[in-house]
Amino acid sequence: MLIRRPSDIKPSEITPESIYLRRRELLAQAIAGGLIAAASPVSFAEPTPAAGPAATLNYRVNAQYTVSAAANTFEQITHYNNFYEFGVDKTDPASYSGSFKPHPWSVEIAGEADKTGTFTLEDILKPHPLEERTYRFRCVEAWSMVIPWVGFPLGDLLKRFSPTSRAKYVEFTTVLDPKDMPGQRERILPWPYVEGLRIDEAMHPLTLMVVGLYGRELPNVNGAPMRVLIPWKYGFKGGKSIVRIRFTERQPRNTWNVADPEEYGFYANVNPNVPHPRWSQATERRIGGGFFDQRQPTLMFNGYTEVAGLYRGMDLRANY
Ligand SMILES: Nc1nc2c(c(=O)[nH]1)N[C@H]1C(S)=C(S)[C@@H](COP(=O)(O)O)O[C@H]1N2
Ligand SMILES: [Mo]
Repeated sequence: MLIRRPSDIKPSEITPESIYLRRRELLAQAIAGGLIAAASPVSFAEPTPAAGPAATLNYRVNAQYTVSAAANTFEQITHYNNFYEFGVDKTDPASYSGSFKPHPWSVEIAGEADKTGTFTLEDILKPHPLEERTYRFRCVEAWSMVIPWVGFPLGDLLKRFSPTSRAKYVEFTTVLDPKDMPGQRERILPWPYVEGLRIDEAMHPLTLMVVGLYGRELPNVNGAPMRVLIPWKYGFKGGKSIVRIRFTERQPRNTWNVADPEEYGFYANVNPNVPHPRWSQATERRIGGGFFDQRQPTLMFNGYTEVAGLYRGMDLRANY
């Protein structure tokens, strides 16, 4: 297998989860699957950058979760990322997410739990004291950032709905809003974006439901009003702008695995020993320029080795 480093790959090709190469197949699949009703014209509007600073949040700093490296700037975190609902380029979310409205918001809780139904965002968030945790964030294309997130343990939220003994997995669905998400007016992925975790991964104390960063409400760009963050997994596992949480007995289908099963699995644990089919994942580039731009070795589980027990007995090469 020929393994190329990301720096050897044309920008058009590395568009993260490598969609350009698969576009036509995806389109065919989407039409065959009835996911796309009718052809719609490409309809990217004028850029709509976010207006004004977001509200500040009350939180405590959780010193247990921090890193020695300096955090990336707010500017970097909000101008270099993936959120295909707003377009496939790294700067598209910053350019096209301004008219998206994360309020009012409601979340449906469904599936294998005693308490299900539709809840307002306020109902969802109220009982949960917020904390700031600075995690390393690792994308799948061999780049990383250090981000001070504000949120609360996802498990604390999930427990409130009393999942049944059949709840083996949790599925997270992103909002479908083609009016304010111009990427959803294109056949980029089968919308809406869906991700999933095994229940023990979802309940792990490292897994965060994020509602802010740098002490303020989460910007649209990063998944307002709330998104999932699993610091030992590749970036695509953390779905943004979540409107549905469903407890399931069977492993959920996750969007990138559906779109390109040879390249993206369900587990997606950060693993320097398993190259992506088209590039090595042994080293990463820290976004930020200068000294930090140098490549550094990628750590197993992104350095969060305390999760290793979740995968005891599993072949993490086969379960990528
Ligand atoms: N709904 C949705 N969630 C998503 C994505 C997306 O395109 N749509 N991209 C994923 C990928 S590939 C990455 S790397 C991270 C980027 O997260 P960030 O904006 O917080 O840096 O979001 C993930 N969550
Ligand atoms: Mo990613």
